[in-house]
Amino acid sequence: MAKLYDYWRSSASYRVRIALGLAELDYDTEVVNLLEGQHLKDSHLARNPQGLVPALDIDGYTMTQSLAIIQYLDETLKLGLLPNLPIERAQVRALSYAIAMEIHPVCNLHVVDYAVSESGGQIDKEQWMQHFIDKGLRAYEAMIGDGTYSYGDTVTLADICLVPQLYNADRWGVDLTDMPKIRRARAALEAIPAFANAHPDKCNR
Ligand SMILES: N[C@@H](CCC(=O)N[C@@H](CS)C(=O)NCC(=O)O)C(=O)O
Repeated sequence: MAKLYDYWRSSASYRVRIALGLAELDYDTEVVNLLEGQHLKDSHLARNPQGLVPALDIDGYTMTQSLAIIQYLDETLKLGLLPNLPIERAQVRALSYAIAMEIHPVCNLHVVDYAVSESGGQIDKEQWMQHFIDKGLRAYEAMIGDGTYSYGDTVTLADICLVPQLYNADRWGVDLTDMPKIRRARAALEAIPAFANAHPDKCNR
């Protein structure tokens, strides 16, 4: 059985929980509590030398990096998270990376905490989060089309990145009023059981 090393509020873990749900795969969970520093203990560093969650034990391997894990699940279990045409695959990846490689890294807690502490308190954590999430989501709004989801009418890797990022947007008080396409996609996605069941409030252990 697969095993997810998970933290409820981690958006990268949330992505993998969604993908595991879409795959309808049974899996065990081991909590790696970031607030207690469990991600920096030797036992977790042995799985992920980066000291980050998630990690996934599957098929005899321990995998790290949420997008790599999700694409592995997509390829091995045929989830259809990327379209067939190379140009369309590139477009979905661009949307996914706009969140996972632009917004998410600068809003990671260890990055923000470092910026706040090095600035001697000049940088305000909430303002930092609002600034980068708002900027990134406005760009995402401009990148997506008028389909049901982020890319047309099929759930893709981009949607798996979007929903956890929106959870963070709510957490930090980012106003989504000017982002109608994102709000439309969100409403449709949150109605899908794999997305609903992966929500942090359902996974807070
Ligand atoms: N690119 C990585 C990012 C993983 C990541 O940043 N995880 C965060 C939680 S969302 C973490 O473990 N943070 C620990 C820390 O900030 O010290 C992935 O997608 O898996």
